[in-house]
Amino acid sequence: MDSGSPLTLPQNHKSGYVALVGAPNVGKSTLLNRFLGTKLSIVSARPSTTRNRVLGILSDHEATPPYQLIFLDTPGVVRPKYRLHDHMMRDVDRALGDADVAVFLADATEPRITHDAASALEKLSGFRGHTILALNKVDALPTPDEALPLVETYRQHLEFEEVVPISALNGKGTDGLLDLILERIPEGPPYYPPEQISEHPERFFVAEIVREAIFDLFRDEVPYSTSVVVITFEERQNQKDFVACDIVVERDSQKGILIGKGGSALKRLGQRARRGIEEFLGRPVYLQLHVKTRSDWRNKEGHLREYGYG
Ligand SMILES: Nc1nc2c(ncn2[C@@H]2O[C@H](COP(=O)(O)OP(=O)(O)OP(=O)(O)O)[C@@H](O)[C@H]2O)c(=O)[nH]1
Ligand SMILES: [Mg+2]
Repeated sequence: MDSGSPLTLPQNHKSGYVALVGAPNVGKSTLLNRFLGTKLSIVSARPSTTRNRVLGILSDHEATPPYQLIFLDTPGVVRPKYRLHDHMMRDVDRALGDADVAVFLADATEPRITHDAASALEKLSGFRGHTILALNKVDALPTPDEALPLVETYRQHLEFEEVVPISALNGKGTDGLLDLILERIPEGPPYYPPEQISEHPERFFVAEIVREAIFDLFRDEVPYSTSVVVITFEERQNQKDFVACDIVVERDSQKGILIGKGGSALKRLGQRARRGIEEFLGRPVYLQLHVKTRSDWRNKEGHLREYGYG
């Protein structure tokens, strides 16, 4: 019998959606990866890395009660400057529209509510599900108590049901956060087979890994002006898989930076991205990168659709 069938499951099985929301760079993707115990969503030290809703599934049929949580990592909330941002913010709204529980992440090392954090709080104001405030990065505070004034500041804006200090980076407090989430998840059957951890195609993750490598290796505006599209993904018998990606930038000057002198920068990028892709797929690949310019693509609906936004 199909192990995913609700008939084979204990009656008290829980299932539901959990949105991870907040300002850029607060650690939402790091927390998703921590919960799943694997690297699913890309992370960088710079804000606005995530551009789509990234779905990650955590199933535990041995737990009491058994559960399946569907986490939705979201782009950090910003005031839109480009049409790309409009699409990103729609993904945040869509995640909140689906969620039973919203975990609002705040950076515990940031003593004020920033503009972006205020915009993120605004998004939660119409949310009808359960809300938990997770003060992240407490590992970076001299003492965890330093986050206490921030708790009051946030609570003045929204009545969170719970507040927890966590470190998505080292895992401190994240088990407790998981328990608080589970308490708020309704009984229901699993939506996905127990072994499934996401629903995006491999192509999506491959493009994201290339984008992450660009965040790692290039400065200033380059990563923000870049989109990555998988053009070919070919599984081959007795040969490495063949993956070809277009890297789209907005200006020829950025193309020059990505390619570098004699192609040296692109070579370094290719090596780094290939390692990441091979680790993710668990098999060797041959990666080919091609850089092209599409001026102002972040404001053009046709390009945005072509690159997977909206
Ligand atoms: N010290 C510390 N750093 C953290 C923690 N969690 C995340 N970070 C770092 O914060 C930076 C941003 O992490 P991300 O997970 O990409 O943040 P995000 O909220 O997904 O960011 P966007 O996708 O840009 O909105 C990275 O450099 C992480 O390593 C933490 O608990 N402690
Ligand atoms: Mg992110």
